Amino acid sequence: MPLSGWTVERVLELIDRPLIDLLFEAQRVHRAHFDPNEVQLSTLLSIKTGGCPEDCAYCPQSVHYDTGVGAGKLLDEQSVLSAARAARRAGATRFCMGAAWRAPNDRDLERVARLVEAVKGEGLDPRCTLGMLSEAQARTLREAGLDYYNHNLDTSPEFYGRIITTRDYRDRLETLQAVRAAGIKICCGGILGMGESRRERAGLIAQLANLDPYPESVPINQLVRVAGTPLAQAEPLDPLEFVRTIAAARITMPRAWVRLSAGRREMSDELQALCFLAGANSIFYGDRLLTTGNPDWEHDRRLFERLGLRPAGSNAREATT
Ligand code: SAM
Ligand code: DTB
Ligand code: SF4
Repeated sequence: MPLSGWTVERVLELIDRPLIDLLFEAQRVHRAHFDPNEVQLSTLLSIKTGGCPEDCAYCPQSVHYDTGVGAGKLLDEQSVLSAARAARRAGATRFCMGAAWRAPNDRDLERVARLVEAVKGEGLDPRCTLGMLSEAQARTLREAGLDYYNHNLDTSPEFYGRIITTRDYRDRLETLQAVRAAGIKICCGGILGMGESRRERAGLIAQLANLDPYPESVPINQLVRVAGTPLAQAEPLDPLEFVRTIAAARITMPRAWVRLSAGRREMSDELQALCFLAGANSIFYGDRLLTTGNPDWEHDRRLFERLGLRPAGSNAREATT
């Protein structure tokens, strides 16, 4: 039994609680480890868009679905740097580069390693999400200065096969292990609203909480329903289910940055406020995610003003598990 012992049943017992009790407990845990009025800002850039051979049912970048997203080449350093500088000027401290690969080849990986160095040189913390990695590839990124890698479990092991058939849960766990072994911190979470049950949402949180150590950063995405993907018509999730799952992530992974990730454009300010109350303390900042939209900078500045939130500084207490 892993040290934390978060079984699916125990996580489900949390999620099932009366909402007010659940939020109270999430706030208690959150306040023990973080400043509750600080939210970290991270900007995303798609450095290689579309043409991905995987069949993830939610993803507009898969070649299996006709979504109008064309296949692009890996961006050059100047384009990446100008996006990084704009993100820094707008107040972001983290800059995450995403690529629509099943796994990078070694030549592309070397080029991304140079991008990591260049972004770091701009005074931003570089992050990457490039698909599956070997331990040697992870070490190359570590040597270039990468300190976090994003690779999601996406959903519970039981529901996973309904969403992706081209790689399995074990593949994902192996990449996470390779990243850890190279000394890189892990950003790992999932997507809600794909038709999974509450028990399956608890299953995702239990998997994450039982990683040893649990991820330093946990992105919780709400499905962005993109026309042409198999999930385009998925039944929208009850927003309070989303809030409950964020609270469960906070309680089970007390020191992690819990990121309110994709799907914010479809959320009201009030729903986002509930997510922060439930313990979310990081967002994607900037008007684009990878291929879909996100609230613009101005909207988020107003949101922070309305809620009295401050951007977390780069010297904010880091997750140490
Ligand atoms: N190709 C790499 C991979 O899958 O690991 C990196 C990029 S991929 C787009 C990163 C993550 O974005 C996925 O694991 C998934 O959780 C999230 N994502 C992709 N499409 C999404 C959508 N339509 N709605 C919400 N999240 C999405
Ligand atoms: C994560 O968990 N969510 C981000 C990031 N990691 C790479 C991606 C969201 C993508 C949403 C769909 C799109 O814009 O293509
Ligand atoms: Fe490819 Fe990543 Fe999209 Fe899956 S989520 S289709 S691996 S880009």
